[in-house]
Amino acid sequence: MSKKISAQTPEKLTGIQLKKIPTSAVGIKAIVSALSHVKNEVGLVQGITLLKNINQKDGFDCPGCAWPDPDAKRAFLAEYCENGAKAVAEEATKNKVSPLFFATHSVEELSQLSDYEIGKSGRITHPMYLPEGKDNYEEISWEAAFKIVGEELNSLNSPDEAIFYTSGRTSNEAAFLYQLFVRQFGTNNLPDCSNMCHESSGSALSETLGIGKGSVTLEDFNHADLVIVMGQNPGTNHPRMLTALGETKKHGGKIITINPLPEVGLMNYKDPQNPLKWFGAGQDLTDLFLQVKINGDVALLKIILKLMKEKEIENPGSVFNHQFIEEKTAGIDKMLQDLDNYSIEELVPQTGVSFVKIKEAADLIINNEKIIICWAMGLTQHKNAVDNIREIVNILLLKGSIGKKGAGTCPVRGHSNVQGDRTMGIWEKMSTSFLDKLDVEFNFKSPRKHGFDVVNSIEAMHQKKAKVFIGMGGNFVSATPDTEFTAAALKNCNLTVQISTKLNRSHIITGKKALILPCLGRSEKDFQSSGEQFITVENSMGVVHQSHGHLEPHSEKLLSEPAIVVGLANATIKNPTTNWSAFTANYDLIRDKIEAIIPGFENYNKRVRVKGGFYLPNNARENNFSPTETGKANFTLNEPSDIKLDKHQFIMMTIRTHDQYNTTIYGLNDRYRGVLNERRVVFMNEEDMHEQNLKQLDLVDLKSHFNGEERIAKGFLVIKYNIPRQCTATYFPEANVLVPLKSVAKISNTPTSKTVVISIVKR
Ligand SMILES: Nc1nc2c(c(=O)[nH]1)N[C@H]1C(S)=C(S)[C@@H](COP(=O)(O)OP(=O)(O)OC[C@H]3O[C@@H](n4cnc5c(=O)[nH]c(N)nc54)[C@H](O)[C@@H]3O)O[C@H]1N2
Ligand SMILES: Nc1nc2c(c(=O)[nH]1)N[C@H]1C(S)=C(S)[C@@H](COP(=O)(O)OP(=O)(O)OC[C@H]3O[C@@H](n4cnc5c(=O)[nH]c(N)nc54)[C@H](O)[C@@H]3O)O[C@H]1N2
Ligand SMILES: [Mo]
Repeated sequence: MSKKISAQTPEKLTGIQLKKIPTSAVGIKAIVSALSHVKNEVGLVQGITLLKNINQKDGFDCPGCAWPDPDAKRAFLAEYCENGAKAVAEEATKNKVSPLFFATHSVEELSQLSDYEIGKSGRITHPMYLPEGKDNYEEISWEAAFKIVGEELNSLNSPDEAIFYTSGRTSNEAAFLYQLFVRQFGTNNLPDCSNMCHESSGSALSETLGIGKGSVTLEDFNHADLVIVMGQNPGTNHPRMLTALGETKKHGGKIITINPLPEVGLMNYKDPQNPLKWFGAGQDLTDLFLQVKINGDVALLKIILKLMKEKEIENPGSVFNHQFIEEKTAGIDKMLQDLDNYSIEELVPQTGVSFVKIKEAADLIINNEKIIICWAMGLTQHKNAVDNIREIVNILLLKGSIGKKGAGTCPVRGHSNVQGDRTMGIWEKMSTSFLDKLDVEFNFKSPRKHGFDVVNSIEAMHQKKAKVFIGMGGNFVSATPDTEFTAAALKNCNLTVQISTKLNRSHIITGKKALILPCLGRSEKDFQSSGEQFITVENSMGVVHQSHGHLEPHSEKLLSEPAIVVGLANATIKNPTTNWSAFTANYDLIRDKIEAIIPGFENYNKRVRVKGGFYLPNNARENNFSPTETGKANFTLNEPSDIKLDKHQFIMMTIRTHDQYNTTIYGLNDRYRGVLNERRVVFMNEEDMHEQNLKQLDLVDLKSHFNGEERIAKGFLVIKYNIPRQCTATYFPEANVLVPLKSVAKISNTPTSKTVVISIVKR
């Protein structure tokens, strides 16, 4: 039977309502929205217990984002935000996807649902198997499931024919075991969501500062003179960051925002932790808003660098921190010289911002010492994304704004343990020093050949060079670019395996055979033979701490992620040199091994039992740049964007609504942008609409253009929005079909999800 299985959310409009864009974020509406999600998914009584435990020192780590919790006092009401509450409600949902559900819904039928509908089906309760040629998943025992994986892996011609993906919620313990299993099996094919996320930050920061992570702590926000927030929408994606920005303001610091959109939360917010402030006008956060064109950031930062240089020449010592530059950095002369290759007149139009405003920003940088620069996906998902971040570092280095109180780099991470997973070795190109230690500790020889990242994995599966795909969390088909190409790649596999909490489209777009291995979520209790276990995670600022679930597991059949990895390893690795089963019994044993291999985890089991956890060492924070190639912090030469558009073309950025977590769709509203009950929209500038003969709510198809190839996404509604000329915005995953797989950032190989060249075709 030929199946019509859709890799995309169906082209179906849901009944749009447009509302006035709110003037401030958070406040009472956020509390109401959070409670209503919690009530609908979990019920109110259970829901309140749940919220009480989020991010408390003896509670569980919020799976919402990687923003840190305060080191000392935690909020009276609980350390959570609207979107954290939604994330938790989504995991703790009462809805269950049982064997009966699969028996009564074929894969083809499920594929016709929207991502929203798929997700709302609920938590998966049993291991499930889709045999070759069958239309429905069937219940399978854990033992039989592991056996299928082991046999399939061992029948490959080479371990490099298997791909082992990781999403960023996986705990340190599970991630460490997973990479150990994969390397003992014999490959470094360990792509992760970070390849699509902060890889560009990692590449830029390692080269320039000798550490792929940010340098600031939460406390630094209380001491900063100036915080610059670039390419980030914290009101939606890191709401607790608004509290930190509020602290900066309270202490007299200023905030510059650089973004194509005036995102509501950054402009004004009401502190959710302070009930007295739920009503009323809220607090203005941004002092200076630069409405940059998409991908105009290098041009903008270059103008600032040129103005800094000009002022320094005019009045030596007034701008640059010479002592810092001399002692700690390399390459300043080349960088300053390179600035002469660009003229301000040519750069200004590339930014879309007036020179006067850019000068104002430059003056704030010139006149302040303690500067923090924060960024997220608006900078990391472009062809010159690594340049974006290196240019930020150039500015901070000139000012000596790193490794001191109130100053430094702040790449704001996405998934709650994405940073920890990397620390644990989830990377296709881990250093040889890590691999050498692994070999000694576990008595084997790990492979040295670099593995596939996300983009390379998709290509390998498409070319049938890889035949087994295993996903430790995540939703590979929907999160990755070029949906149809990626779907074809996955369908080429002999076996696809998803270790998941909730149903998603990657359970539907499968290889010839498929397995779903359901696991415990963060909010659930984890009992093993030695007693109750906890797991540990690392937040965006390098604090490692515990996370304890408090809820009863959704089903007796669920296994923890570490137990699943052990099951896979036992079924796959012949003649093991490791006692895998001992790790499941007691997670302390996993932590002992982490301590033996990874610097900074000394006395891990003891220190992580201290409430609040501990900071990992961070050379940039300590003003030590010796791990770079020059042994110093490096200035770099960077290039502005080179995208040429014709008259009917636009740059499209794919962004998140207020009601989604990546591919998990909580609801259909984007409250802060005034769009309710619809996700198939394209935001446009009014004058562009006029030129293209388009009106509000016209139905259009979107075509992307790359190297002579065309891709199409059908059925979007045009929305007039405050966005620069020739820039447009859509939501992912719906628009992922338009993102060409080969359109990637230089060096980091991250898909350019924020610069897609499109044209807009009226129906
Ligand atoms: N509720 C919720 N929280 C989340 C997530 C979620 O989906 N939902 N996802 C998590 C994950 S994995 C991540 S990585 C983070 C993502 O957090 P964000 O990076 O905040 O997420 P995006 O929606 O991609 O927003 C990108 C922002 O960059 C701006 N932007 C786009 N292009 C450019 C540009 O060229 N220049 C500049 N200066 N700005 C630009 C956009 O206007 C938008 O404000 O959030 C994490 N937290
Ligand atoms: N066009 C476009 N594409 C993008 C982006 C973009 O901005 N634009 N952003 C990119 C970014 S920043 C990221 S990080 C990726 C995200 O890519 P992924 O991490 O692959 O995607 P998610 O949607 O976060 O994964 C959600 C699934 O994870 C599973 N899950 C949730 N919690 C757990 C858990 O505790 N354990 C396990 N095992 N599974 C769990 C659930 O089954 C859920 O369906 O997407 C990228 N894709
Ligand atoms: Mo991310």
